[in-house]
Amino acid sequence: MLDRPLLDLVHEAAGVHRQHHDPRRVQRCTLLSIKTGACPEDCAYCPQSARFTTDVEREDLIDVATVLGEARAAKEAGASRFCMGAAWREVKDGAEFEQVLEMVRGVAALDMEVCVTLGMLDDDHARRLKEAGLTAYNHNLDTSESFYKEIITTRTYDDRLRTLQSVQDAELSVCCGGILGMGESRDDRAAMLATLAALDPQPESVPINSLVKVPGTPLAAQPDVDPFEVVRVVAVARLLMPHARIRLAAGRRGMTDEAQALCFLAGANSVFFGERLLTTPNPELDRDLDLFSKLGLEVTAREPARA
Ligand code: SAM
Ligand code: DTB
Ligand code: SF4
Repeated sequence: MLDRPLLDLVHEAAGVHRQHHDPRRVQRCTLLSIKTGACPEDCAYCPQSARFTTDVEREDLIDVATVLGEARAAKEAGASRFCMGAAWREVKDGAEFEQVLEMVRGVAALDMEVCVTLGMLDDDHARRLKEAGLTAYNHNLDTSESFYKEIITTRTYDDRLRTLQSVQDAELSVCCGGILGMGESRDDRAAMLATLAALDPQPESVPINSLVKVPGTPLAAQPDVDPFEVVRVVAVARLLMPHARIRLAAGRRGMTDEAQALCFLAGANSVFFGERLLTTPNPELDRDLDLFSKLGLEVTAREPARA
């Protein structure tokens, strides 16, 4: 599918998109890093790994009041979903997890969709997050099973899949996607999309990130990913997962308005909104508002979470 003539692919994906979604609605999600840096994992793309020397300043878990202040501000600015990320290898029982549960309860009470990404977890953690009001858990496959080993050695693809199973068993929505531009082949992209589409149930949301090249990480000198390749991946994700929210995630600062417009046409219907991702910059609010206005896009209201 990824090899098809681009415009045929976009045309078909746009048709499927329009059957299942309102094409004028693009959801806006805001990210916040709640625990930053000093991560024991060795993900080659990540500025937060303790193994690489980057400009990221480490910060312990931040307090609940700060998080809720940021969530309120995000809602005010037009976001309907708030996603909190921690640079942890995995969730551990204890005071810090209790604090995260408190954050989840607080954001859910603001009537926003609430998502966290905390690394690996087990059934009990997933169940407690669900009870706290979590909408979705983000845990990316990042790439194909065979290319994964080139990028991360401190955990396996199967570890990732096991965490996703715990999330599904707790009847939380799965947010799961990947990163383009790490040196993977088109076959790797295809394999990742096939694995995502084979999850049962399929992910509620699929972030398509383009690598943000951070000095000090092993992938800092990768060539830029071709924006048309991003469009292809979005289109195939839309065709394979017609009901999912396809999120045009990290890397939008490096894309033109025209390339983003093609992604929205091909079925992307969510973006990260706000001037920071976790540790790196995202487009400025005014630029995004201008883009939405030029394209005639509205903003999704809060929608009930799908299991
Ligand atoms: N530590 C947790 C984990 O890895 O599951 C959660 C946070 S981690 C930063 C969340 C996701 O951000 C990663 O799975 C990866 O897909 C994405 N990410 C991290 N660094 C990135 C970069 N430089 N460019 C694009 N995406 C990135
Ligand atoms: C996802 O797929 N992308 C987001 C979110 N899930 C957590 C993270 C992007 C991080 C980009 C690099 C940074 O800002 O640190
Ligand atoms: Fe740690 Fe997550 Fe970054 Fe990997 S992606 S180094 S697990 S914060």
